[in-house]
Order: sequence, then C-alpha cells, then structure tokens
Amino acid sequence: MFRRRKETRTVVFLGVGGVGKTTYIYRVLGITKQPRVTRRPGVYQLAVGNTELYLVDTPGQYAVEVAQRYYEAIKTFGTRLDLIIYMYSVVDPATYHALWDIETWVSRYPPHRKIVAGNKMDLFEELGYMTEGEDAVKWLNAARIYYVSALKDDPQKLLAIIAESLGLPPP
Ligand SMILES: Nc1nc2c(ncn2[C@@H]2O[C@H](COP(=O)(O)OP(=O)(O)OP(=O)(O)O)[C@@H](O)[C@H]2O)c(=O)[nH]1
Ligand SMILES: [Mg+2]
Repeated sequence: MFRRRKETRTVVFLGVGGVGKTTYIYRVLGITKQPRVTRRPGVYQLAVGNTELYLVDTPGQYAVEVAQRYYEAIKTFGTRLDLIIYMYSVVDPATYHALWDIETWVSRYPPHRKIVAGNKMDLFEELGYMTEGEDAVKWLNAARIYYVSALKDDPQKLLAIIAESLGLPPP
C-alpha cells in the first residue's frame, strides 16, 4: 500500500510568564496535569489529519528571555517556523505591552504567519474589564486576534484556531 508522508508544521508560543502558554498546549494535547512554571523549552507533537504539528512551548518570565528562547527554536527548527502565537492575558496589561518588546527581538526572523491570542477571557467575564488586542494585530502584522480561555474553552476550539491559522482543514 502507498502511504503519504506526513507534512510537518511548527508552531511557537510566545508571551511572558504566566499568560497560559503551557495551559493552552496541555489542553490541546489532553494533558490534565496543572502546568508548573516552564523552565526549558518543550516540544510537543500532535497529528492533525495528515499533518504532524510541533507545538513549541517557551519559558521566560521577561520579554528578553522569551526572545532568547525564540532564537533557540530558530536554531533547532531552522527558519521552518510556520506560526507564532503571541499570547497575553486580557486582564494583565503588562503582558500585553510585553508583546512589543518581544516583537522587537523576534522581527529579525519573520515567520510565515502570526496570530495574537488574548487569553483568560473567563477572568474578563468575572472582572468586567479587559485589554483589547487589535492594536497588537496591526503592529505585529498578525493575521488576526483570537480571544480565548485556555483553561475553560473546549480543546477542540483551541486546536481549530491553530489549524485555521495554518491554513489546514478543520480538525
Ligand atoms: N483563569 C484562567 N487561568 C488561566 C488560563 N490560562 C492559564 N491560566 C492559569 O495561569 C497560570 C499560568 O499558566 P501557564 O500555562 O503555566 O502559563 P505560561 O505562559 O506557560 O507561564 P510560564 O511557563 O511561566 O512562561 C496557571 O495557574 C494557569 O492555571 C485561563 O484561560 N484562565
Ligand atoms: Mg509554561
């Protein structure tokens, strides 16, 4: 029988500490444990239809550290980074402003596609205020913004965002 080789896509999550990068990845993968602070970059593999996804989780409390991890990912994956997900917390403006610092470092190696993820929408619903991210979309030259709750949203929705952003058929 003839087997088609799987295509691969590499997705990197960037954002300062605590915004929910690991939570997002764990939910997509169905890992139920509570994430600890990420100490070293992690790469998680997931098959979606005929595509093998590599989800790259980066550690770093500050923008500069995050950017360093990004360089490490570039070294590991070459320039084959297909998507960057810039993540911030909608209830923490500092994490939003950090995207500007991260981008200054990252823009030297433009990836194919970028999106912004405004995370922790469940907290916005509780608190009643949030930082909207449309300016970042323009400034980062991202395709669009998705407002999510990595903690509460259906994992299928979280995965569909990645697939759509990569131009893959819905999972
Ligand atoms: N309420 C709420 N909490 C969230 C959400 N996403 C993540 N958290 C919480 O925020 C904390 C940090 O989440 P992590 O996924 O570890 O964040 P991270 O971006 O990986 O952080 P570092 O590894 O330190 O860079 C955890 O206590 C999560 O449970 C969300 O959508 N809503
Ligand atoms: Mg983490």
